Amino acid sequence: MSALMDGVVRVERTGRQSIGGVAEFDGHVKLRPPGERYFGCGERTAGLEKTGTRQVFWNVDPPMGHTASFNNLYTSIPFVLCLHEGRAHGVFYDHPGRVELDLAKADPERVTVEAADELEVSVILGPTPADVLRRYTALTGRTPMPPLWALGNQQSRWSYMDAEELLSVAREFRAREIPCDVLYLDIDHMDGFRVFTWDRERFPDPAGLTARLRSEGFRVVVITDPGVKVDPSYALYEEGRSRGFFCLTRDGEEYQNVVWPGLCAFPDFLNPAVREWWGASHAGLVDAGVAGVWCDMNEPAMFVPWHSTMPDDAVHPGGGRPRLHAEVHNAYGSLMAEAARGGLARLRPDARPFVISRAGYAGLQQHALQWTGDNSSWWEHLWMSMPQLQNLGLSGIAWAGVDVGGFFDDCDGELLARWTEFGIFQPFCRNHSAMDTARQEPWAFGEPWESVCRDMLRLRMQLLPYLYTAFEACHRTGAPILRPLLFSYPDDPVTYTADDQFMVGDALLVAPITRPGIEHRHVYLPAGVWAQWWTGERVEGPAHVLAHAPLGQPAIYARCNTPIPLWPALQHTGEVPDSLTWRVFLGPSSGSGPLYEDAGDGYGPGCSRTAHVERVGDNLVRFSLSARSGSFVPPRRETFVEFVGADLLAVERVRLEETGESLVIERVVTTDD
Ligand code: MIG
Repeated sequence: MSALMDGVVRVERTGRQSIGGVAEFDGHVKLRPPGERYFGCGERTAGLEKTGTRQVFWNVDPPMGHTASFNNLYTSIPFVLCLHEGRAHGVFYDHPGRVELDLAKADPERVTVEAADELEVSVILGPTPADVLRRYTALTGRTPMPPLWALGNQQSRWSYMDAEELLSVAREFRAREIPCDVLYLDIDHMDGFRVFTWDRERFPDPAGLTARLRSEGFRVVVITDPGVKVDPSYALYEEGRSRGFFCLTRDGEEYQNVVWPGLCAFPDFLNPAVREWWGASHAGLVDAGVAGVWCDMNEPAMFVPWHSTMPDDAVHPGGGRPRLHAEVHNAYGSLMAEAARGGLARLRPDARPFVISRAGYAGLQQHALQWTGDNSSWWEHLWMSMPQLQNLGLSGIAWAGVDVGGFFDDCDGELLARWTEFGIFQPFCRNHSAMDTARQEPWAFGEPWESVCRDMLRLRMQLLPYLYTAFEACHRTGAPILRPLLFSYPDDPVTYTADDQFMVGDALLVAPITRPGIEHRHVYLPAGVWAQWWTGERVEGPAHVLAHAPLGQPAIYARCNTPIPLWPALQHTGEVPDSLTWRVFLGPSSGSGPLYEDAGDGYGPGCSRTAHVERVGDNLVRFSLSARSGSFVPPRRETFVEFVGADLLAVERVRLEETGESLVIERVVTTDD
């Protein structure tokens, strides 16, 4: 047994050992104490809890899309969060080849692991889930601060086919006053699907296009695929070939397979020189004003056979230390994302890079956010988004999102509206859909759905200071942003199965509607006093309630007396908020809420302060704001505290003189408040 770092202990391959008093191993076999339960495992299908299942870690572009019977998707994170009698620890099975975990399925008393090769098993000590996440992300890396614009609403489609179509989508957003910060170009923007190029007929002036959109508050993100078209007149291919940068067959030939461009070669991202070269190849996109890149197909996915990957015996020359593909398969996606991020950071040193990845391995969070690939426009997949994102959050990948509205198949108005009610709480909020499916921009189905989408996206924009603060905490501590209830309430086993509802940060609990035609659902509220967002109605937990959630009013509960910082509903993050409002749902206890602010991009200083609310006797509420710490000074604005009583009639807005010094205000309340 050896200590890797504070709270992380490596398991030896031989002998029986007890680790930190919480885990017992016999070799690599983890002995399961009765009642221990398992969560995490990264990007999965099906529910939150993984006890009694076998989990496969092998990145694929799943041929059937997301189905519960096929649990491995595009990303592999062989990390398990274990809960036993309210205490948490984690186990990380570190190996980038194929790993299979039997989580007490074959034998209820054992967790066993099989891997194609040597693997390192580390136990991450708790005792709380937050401790485990802090330590696990100290080991595998934390999520960098995103640029603020990346928290805005994003709109995609496979594909916006030409500059005019992209501009018209942008015009619709502004004309209809639906917030949006980012537009996407999928594979059809390229010249014959050659990565880093433009189809000059359909996109004659990329720099002009991005500049024009930028002046209207939109950023443009473009897709990149790892397959490089085999074409002697294509400079990227010629350079990669002549410098030995592509993967090889076992006989030392260039490994080729078919993807979108036709026959392609595949960069060997294991080689640092290849990552440097690939990163530098983003120069043209950066010069054209592209704000970020979207790494797709990086499992890597191959078309021959359909939905396959590189063969096990392909060779990664690796810049001197050759490896078989089977040994490193799951790392390929992360390494591509790392190359992209490094390139953007060097090409635009003052801006925080923005990289999305479909595939990856443990630690992907350092390089890219993850979107979960090709879901479908089905109510079942709206439901599945919740456990999927919660397990990603428990596995270090906090910055994630599913395609809002669903990718395959046709969405409809009600599904889009309900999905958007959920989607605004995703750390990454992007509507995306496949070619030949029904259009699903927020206005695509008319009223009343369009107004629901608008109102929800406006709420997202109001919540930006709260979300940005949650991102900063995540960046520092690894705490997920969208998180299961069990993260905060490990002592309450009822939360372990409450996987169709979740917390966003510390103060908000969200329980989306995931079936058509209904507007009521069961919600579990753990210990504490909660206020219904739309009515102010108070509920004391623990309690099972039947929430009324008509369209446009999803079931959201706020922790009472926990101040939530809000902005006005901007159309995009380039607008400057002229006010900051601390909303306080009054309740009997005391609470506090943080606010982190900085320039929203770059690497300058930030500042934080904390708002506290306490009940002083029966009739007095005291709101105090700590002095600003950190040297960033937010732009001038008006500051308010909004006290919300047990019914919304009791809303009171109080203006504060914000100087950066600490301040205290008091308010008389009726005992009902
Ligand atoms: O073979 O670029 O998951 O989001 O629109 C399909 C086209 C390739 C898969 C991605 C999807 C994207 C699509 N891509």
